[in-house]
Amino acid sequence: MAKTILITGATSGFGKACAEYFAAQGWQLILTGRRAERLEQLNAQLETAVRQIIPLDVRDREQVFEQLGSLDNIDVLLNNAGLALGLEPSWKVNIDDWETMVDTNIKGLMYCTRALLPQMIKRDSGHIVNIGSTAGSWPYPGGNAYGGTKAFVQQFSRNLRADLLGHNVRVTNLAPGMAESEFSEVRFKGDVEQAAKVYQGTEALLPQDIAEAVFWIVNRPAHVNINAIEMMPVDQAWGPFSINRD
Ligand code: NDP
Ligand code: 8X3
Repeated sequence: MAKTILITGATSGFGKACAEYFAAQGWQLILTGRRAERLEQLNAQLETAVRQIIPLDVRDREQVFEQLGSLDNIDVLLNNAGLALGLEPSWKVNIDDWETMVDTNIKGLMYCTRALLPQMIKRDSGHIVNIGSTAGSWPYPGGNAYGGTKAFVQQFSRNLRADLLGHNVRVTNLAPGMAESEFSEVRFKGDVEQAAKVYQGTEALLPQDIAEAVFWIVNRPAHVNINAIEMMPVDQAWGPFSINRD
């Protein structure tokens, strides 16, 4: 029987690439995201692979539990929905942006996990793949709350593994570095030029690269848990510590 993956944030970037990739490999999809018209487009594009589309804002706790809480036979939950907003230093940042990142990247991910875990426990089978980020391990100026939310994803993933011992439910934190999607357009609030500069003259990861990694992760033998993967473009690496000199 075909396996089912539920993807949060399937309307763009990594989530959309995962939908297309998993569909091509014969999986069944449950696709969520706020932009219903994009979900409809994917539904039409991927036809028989789509089990259900669920327009959903992961920040809405009631909606998440109402829509996802009664689903069954979900083999993989891909907690992908997320965003960065702004790159300002922490003393200038818009506090609403911080709250939106916390509500989406932390609380939304927790709601989806909590809503879907009981059916995995009941079936003694399942896999939760959380999309973290290099920003969860490596600080950079302006990364402030965004990096903090992804550090949460990293540690939450580890703690889920500790809870789930004995239940055959796998958990992975997949932490990509710079990847070209709508991510920067969202971060810079629709400033397409500023977003394009992020990827100018360099070869970033592509959403397809992340989809291939997710597919590899969930297709390891049943006794193997990939705890974490960090991936970057070859064109990205760490710099030295910064020194202030007055
Ligand atoms: P995109 O902006 O292309 O996609 C983000 C997806 O998240 C969209 O489908 C969007 O759907 C969904 N989303 C955002 N907010 C909500 C919400 N409140 N409820 C439901 N869905 C939501 O970016 P990426 O594909 O690059 O990002 C995917 C994940 O990868 C994020 O968690 C991001 O932090 C992470 N990441 C990205 C990296 C990069 O460089 N691109 C690197 C490392 C990690 P909609 O707007 O329709 O709701
Ligand atoms: C996205 C990667 O470096 O823009 O998580 O924070 S970065």
